Amino acid sequence: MAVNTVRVQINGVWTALTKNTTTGKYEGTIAAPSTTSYNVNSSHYYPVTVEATDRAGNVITANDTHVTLGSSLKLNVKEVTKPTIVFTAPASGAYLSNNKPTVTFQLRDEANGSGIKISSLTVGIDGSINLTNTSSGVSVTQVSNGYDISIIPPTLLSDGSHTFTVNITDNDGNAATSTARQFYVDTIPPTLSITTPAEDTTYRNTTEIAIVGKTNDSTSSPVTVTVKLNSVDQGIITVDASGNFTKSLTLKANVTNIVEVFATDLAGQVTSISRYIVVDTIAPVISSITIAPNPVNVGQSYIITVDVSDT
Ligand SMILES: [Ca+2]
Ligand SMILES: [Ca+2]
Ligand SMILES: [Ca+2]
Repeated sequence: MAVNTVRVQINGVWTALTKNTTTGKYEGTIAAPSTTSYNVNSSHYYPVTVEATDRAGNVITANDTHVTLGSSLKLNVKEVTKPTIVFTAPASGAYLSNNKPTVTFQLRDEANGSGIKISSLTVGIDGSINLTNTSSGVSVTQVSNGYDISIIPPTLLSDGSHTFTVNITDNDGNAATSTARQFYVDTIPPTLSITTPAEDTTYRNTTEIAIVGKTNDSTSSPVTVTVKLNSVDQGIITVDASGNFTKSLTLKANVTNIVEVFATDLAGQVTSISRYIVVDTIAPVISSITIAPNPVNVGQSYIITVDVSDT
């Protein structure tokens, strides 16, 4: 009557235990499986089987279903690799004219990892609003090794800078590095005024003119100013720190010139003003003059008629 061998099986691998002569118990030091037990079964453990054989060849086994010993035959193995968070939209530092932009990011755990624990998701908006995977506006799509998340903000975002901050853990409790995405909302097009020429339509007798104006944008300066003369792009105009700009143009003679000025903010919103400038270099023509009656008596009225035209 003596124990002959004691061995254990974990994850399909048998390991013989050795007797501790001091305690009389059988012991083994065993490397844990290389993958998490999270996905092994619904209770997330590796079942352990212990088998003892006596010298007569009688065998007894116990495993995780054993009435009294079963609870001691469940090995929890945890992986230690953090999940990742990668934003896909909007771009970092982007200027958006939409004040309810869709924000998207990807949550991934390593292959054969414990997997993303989606209920651990938190999304902070500007440090005040906190969303979870079940919040209104949060769409969760399961993909291989993780989730794709799409968020429509619950409230309209004000003009200015906004930051979304995401935290997530995997099912073995590994926390991803907190990841943030900052961008701007700008719903208001630039201001634009043209001081020269001042009117919608002006008349000149020279072809040289300096277009003078001022622009500003409260959220996304600097503003880009461009000019078209008779539908031909005249390029980008330098705008000073105060928003002032000047552009010299050579107009076409004896036609109506169309000058269009465009101010574009960093969110792509455009304000434009058009001016019509008639260049007329040809003096009027006087073709006939009549005075009647002629001669006229002293103190009496006469009528002078001038026939003059202009092109
Ligand atoms: Ca992991
Ligand atoms: Ca703007
Ligand atoms: Ca003329």
